Amino acid sequence: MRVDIVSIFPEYFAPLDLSLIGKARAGGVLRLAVHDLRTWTHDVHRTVDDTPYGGGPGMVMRPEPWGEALDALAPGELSPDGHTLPRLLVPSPAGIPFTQAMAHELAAESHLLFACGRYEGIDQRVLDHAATRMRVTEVSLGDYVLFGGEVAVLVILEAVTRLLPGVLGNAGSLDEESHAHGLLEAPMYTKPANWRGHEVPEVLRSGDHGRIARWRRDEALLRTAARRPDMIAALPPESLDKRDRAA
Ligand code: 6GU
Repeated sequence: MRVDIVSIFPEYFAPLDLSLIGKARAGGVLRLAVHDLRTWTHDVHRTVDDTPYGGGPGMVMRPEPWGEALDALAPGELSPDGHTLPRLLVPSPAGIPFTQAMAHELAAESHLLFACGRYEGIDQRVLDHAATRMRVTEVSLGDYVLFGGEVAVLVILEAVTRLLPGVLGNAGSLDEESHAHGLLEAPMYTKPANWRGHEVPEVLRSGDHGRIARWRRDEALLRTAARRPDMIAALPPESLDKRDRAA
């Protein structure tokens, strides 16, 4: 997968050299480039923002540098290697919610392009113009406000990269994880069996795989009901069996 990120703070992305994302980059699974938006300014002050039309606090990112950046990174024609246009993602508290389902959708793309806004956001015409030639999605991490899109891109990229083929050693861990089945994951334990007087639940040491699976399912249901009643309400009724209802 190819990923381009445009930001006025390229330094935010230094951690993408680390850990499993760094490994995915080194191994060529992830071809990632970070670009400084100011590359596409032409005035001595390398200006990227201006006051909002209609008034109000803060500043808005001017359209010209963004237009040139997107022209450079997503030229209109198909490239000679036959690649399609990128999917443009614009992090914004006004976007649609980012979810595990969206992470799966993005992991299937061949080229993602992230436009990181700062201040009060990017002039809307940049997104409207881009939408005439590529798929544009404004995406939000949740109901709170960040200074800019940079940290959101780190989050989204981490969620997407771990779904790319060959990035996780054990593909089974993808199947068991929280959100994979619409429930939060049951608690996990490792050795020692007794730590500071706290015991690992007996069932997990029983070797009875049927009982263990039932216990984990019950714990997942109880935890999800307590912490995320919205997720219980969204479960298809046929996904609950008789013993689930008892739990
Ligand atoms: Cl994606 N961007 C910004 N600036 N704030 C946010 C957000 C994104 N998601 C939640 N708050």
